[in-house]
Amino acid sequence: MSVVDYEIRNQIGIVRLNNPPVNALSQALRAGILAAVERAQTDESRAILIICEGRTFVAGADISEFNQPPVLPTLPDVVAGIEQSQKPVIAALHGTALGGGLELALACHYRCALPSAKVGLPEVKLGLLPGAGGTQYLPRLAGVEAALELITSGNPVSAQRAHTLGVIDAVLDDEKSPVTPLDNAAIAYAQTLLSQSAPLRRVRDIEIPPDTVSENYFHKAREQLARRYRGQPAPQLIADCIQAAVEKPIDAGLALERMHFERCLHSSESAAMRHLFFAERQCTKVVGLAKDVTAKPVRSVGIIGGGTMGGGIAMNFANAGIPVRMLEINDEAMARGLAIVQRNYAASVKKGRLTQESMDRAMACIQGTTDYAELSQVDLVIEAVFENLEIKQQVFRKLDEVCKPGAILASNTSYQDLDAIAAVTRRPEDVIGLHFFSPANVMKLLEVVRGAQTSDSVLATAMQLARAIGKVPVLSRVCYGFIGNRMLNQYFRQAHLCLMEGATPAQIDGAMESWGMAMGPLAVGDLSGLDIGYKARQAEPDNPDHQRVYCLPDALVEMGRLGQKTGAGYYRYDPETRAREEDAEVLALARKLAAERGVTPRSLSDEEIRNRLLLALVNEGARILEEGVAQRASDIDVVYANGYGFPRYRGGPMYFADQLGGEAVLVRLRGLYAETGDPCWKPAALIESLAATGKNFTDEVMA
Ligand code: 3H9
Repeated sequence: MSVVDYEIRNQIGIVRLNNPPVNALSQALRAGILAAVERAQTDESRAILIICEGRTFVAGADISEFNQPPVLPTLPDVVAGIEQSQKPVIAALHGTALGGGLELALACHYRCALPSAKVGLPEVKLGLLPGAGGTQYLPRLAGVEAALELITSGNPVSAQRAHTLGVIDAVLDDEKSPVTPLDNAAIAYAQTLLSQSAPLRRVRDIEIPPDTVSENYFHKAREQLARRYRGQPAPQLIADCIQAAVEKPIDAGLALERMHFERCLHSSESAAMRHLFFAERQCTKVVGLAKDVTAKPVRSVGIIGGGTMGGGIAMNFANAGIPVRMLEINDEAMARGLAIVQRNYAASVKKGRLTQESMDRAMACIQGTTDYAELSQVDLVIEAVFENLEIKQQVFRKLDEVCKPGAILASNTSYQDLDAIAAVTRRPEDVIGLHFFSPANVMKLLEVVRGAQTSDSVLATAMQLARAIGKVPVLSRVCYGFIGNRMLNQYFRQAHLCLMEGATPAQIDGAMESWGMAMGPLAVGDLSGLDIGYKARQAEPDNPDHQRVYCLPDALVEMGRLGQKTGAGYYRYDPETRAREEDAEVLALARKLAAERGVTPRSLSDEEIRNRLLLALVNEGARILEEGVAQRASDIDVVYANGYGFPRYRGGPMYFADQLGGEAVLVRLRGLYAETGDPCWKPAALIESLAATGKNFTDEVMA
């Protein structure tokens, strides 16, 4: 079968698209569709049906073509060709009709869909806007407000919701045709339209009444979008296009959309977001894992520890319908853990993100226990107890005793040596790290930590399972802090050095937040609690680096200022709004501690702060790659974009370094090293070699 086939069945010209895996609109597909629609104009067919093979209708333009010179026909050419057809064209949707795929369908005169189908315009998630009429057609069908929300959120909606909005004309009843459900039902729908002499209904002809939204609607919408999407141009341009749909003739709206699409396509923001799109798919692949390694089935899960972390982890499995046994030391602790989970679900129901029915179904999947014996038959156990090696080893000894042979034993540790944990069991090949990020039911990132003896099938299971529960898995080898926290330590360290040298918490956080970080490093410290780092440093009381760099947070903890939970840390927090305020007491303390260490305060520019914090990430990231801790640079970008609030439109720390160029990174690192003599600035050998060869981080696969 070629990418586009054409046949006539029962007077319906069927244009069948077949471009696996997701029928992305490659040049061959675009040309094939146009040719088939043209051919159908002169044959005996009475209507034309566009239908897709495989798991989905067209999932959008082919994103991999965006980095290459454009080739004709463009998608707008295809849209125009379909729209001008003299015979009705009907799109039959299944799977996910997204982006250019939905635009293709909007060009058709009618749209039908299987009940399981979803439709959406997710271009904004790639730093783009719909470039083949989406911003002009969708408001004509769904109304301005719904269209603006759909296009600026990028989130898909169900076929039923799309039907209610008027985007889809018919939701097909697939029960009646179990063999080839879509074909039969869609052909039947096309024939019904013919029997009713349904007119050629072109979305472009629908008028949007000029008074459809209030006078300052777009002004307010732009303000909201600016807050929601700091630093991103595409959402503002989407608002411009939808306003044009209301105020201008359609061809003027389409011209504006085309201009804005081109602008976004060539923006650094979109290039970075497209990099992450592919990186998030690449990271699921384990280099060197044989194709015939099969994943084990995971039909039940045990979780050790029903605290905030354990409960959050349990929710992931419950949401996927996998039964969970959550173990706590006694009934009270168990009841507290289950109550936290219940509260989290109830909050989602209240916000309208979850139905009561789904909540009940999920809660029914989670059962508490205080008896290890009840974990004897589970396929996977995840330990989420206090971050202490001895305690974790005790848990694993116990699991080794009770769990069935072949069960996967996972630790959620963020810092401990996984191999030392595995070593206390008789089955280190079944031990793996599954490092969830807090809140575990929300954060997408999952670091999958491969111990020295972890078996390939356990690894394959973890990577597959992660996707099944909606996580983005990134493989790491064992080291202190794995990928994310090991780099974060260097980033935090620079933030504290800047603080000692004369910058204020507000300046440091402001410098990083205005650059796009979701939260500055010191605000993050206050949020997670300053006592965590304090306790870790207590284990190394004689480390001179700790005394020099972290004397301020240590002093704050000793004053009872643990961060947000005590209303004060680096900042003081408004008890009502939780808004942070700079605190003169902290500034004075910082100056005093710096003076005691012989540091004369100076003024640091935001540029210097950003340069140091980001280069600290880059240099440590390079070392992580050199050591083979991460498989590829883009995996590190995925870690930072999904677990550490790194702005997606900057692509991640290693992508950022690639944009600067190896040579420039090296010059900056050498400069900092010469100035401070701090070994952290000694350029990683990988950076030296990239600078010498002119290669990028993203060209390298390390493991
Ligand atoms: C657009 O349409 C612009 C237009 O408005 C205007 C144009 C003028 N292109 O995600 P998966 C690959 S912008 C190329 O693992 P799933 C993907 O890389 C586009 N490749 O599957 C992966 O490759 P590999 C708007 C694509 O079942 C493989 O397919 N559309 C594309 O978990 C499987 O992908 C979007 O943004 C593509 N468009 O999820 C939709 N899509 O196997 C983007 C996928 O080598 N796509 N690939 O790693 C998705 O959201 C998900 O892929 C989808 C399937 C939900 C469809």
